[in-house]
Amino acid sequence: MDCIKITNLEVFAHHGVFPEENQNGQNFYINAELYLSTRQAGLSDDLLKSVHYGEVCRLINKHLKEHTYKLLETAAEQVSIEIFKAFPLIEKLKLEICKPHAPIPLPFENVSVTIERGWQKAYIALGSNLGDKKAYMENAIKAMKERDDIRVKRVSSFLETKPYGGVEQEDFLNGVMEIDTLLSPEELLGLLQSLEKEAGRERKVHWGPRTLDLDILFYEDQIIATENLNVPHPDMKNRDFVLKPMVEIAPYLVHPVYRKTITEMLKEL
Ligand code: A4P
Ligand code: MG
Repeated sequence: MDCIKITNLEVFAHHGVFPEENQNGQNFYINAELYLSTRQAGLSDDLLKSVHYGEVCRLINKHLKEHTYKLLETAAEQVSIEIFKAFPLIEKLKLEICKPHAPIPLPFENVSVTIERGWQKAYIALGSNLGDKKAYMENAIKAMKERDDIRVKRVSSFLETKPYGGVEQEDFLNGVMEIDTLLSPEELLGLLQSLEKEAGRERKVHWGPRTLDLDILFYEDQIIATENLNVPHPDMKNRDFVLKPMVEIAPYLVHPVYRKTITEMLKEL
């Protein structure tokens, strides 16, 4: 991917664990690599199609001057959040904050913290079979649209489906959505669970009735198998209520484990 690089931007600020550092301040030096496509700007000579590096420098300077953090980790994280909020064309970011005058009573040249952050693509399944199903699902989508760390890219139509899994219950409404997110898979799961809670979801029967169920289907092409999280969602291949709406928004997405497109998976089901 194309890259705009900022090297050794000097900012006088007051970050540090020690009170003297917060009082006296010192120079910090920032290196940033901004990843985006510069192709359209390159062809049109139009700054609006790229990212104004002067504005990025001003944002970094302003944020680091207006806040006082104990940790370089926090300074880097918060600056990165602000950069993504202000510059939607940036897809990934590498940010280093250097502190060459850190209070270490030994000879050294520099200490720094470097982080890499970026927008990640994920697919979410939505389901409901209690109350105003459509409203529960639409409210969840609306709540996600309102966040700075999520961009809702596509939403499938909602299908009425017969309950799957052997529990006698009302019909479901199901759909899927594609998002780009700055959240990690675990953070995304936490957000989905809090949205389920807001919808008044109670966990009584496994696979039983629910006001709102939000599952992570895919997160980039990552394969995750932890106690709390299985991605891709392991039962997707048996669920037409997932595969059908997925075919609508991402027919040629390749499942990272089965190496088949969603269309092929639906055909086999
Ligand atoms: N978890 C693990 N992996 C994931 C993931 N990729 N996304 C863990 C979300 N959560 C994941 O889920 C239990 C635990 O799964 C979570 O705590 C999380 O850490 P849950 O929603 O609390 O409980 P559940 O209902 O027992 O399981 P689950 O997996 O949500 O149920 P399913 O598998 O979604 O099945 N029939 C139709 N037609 N349409 C439906 O939508 N849904 C179900 C529920 C049954 N039948 C259905 C439908
Ligand atoms: Mg669930």
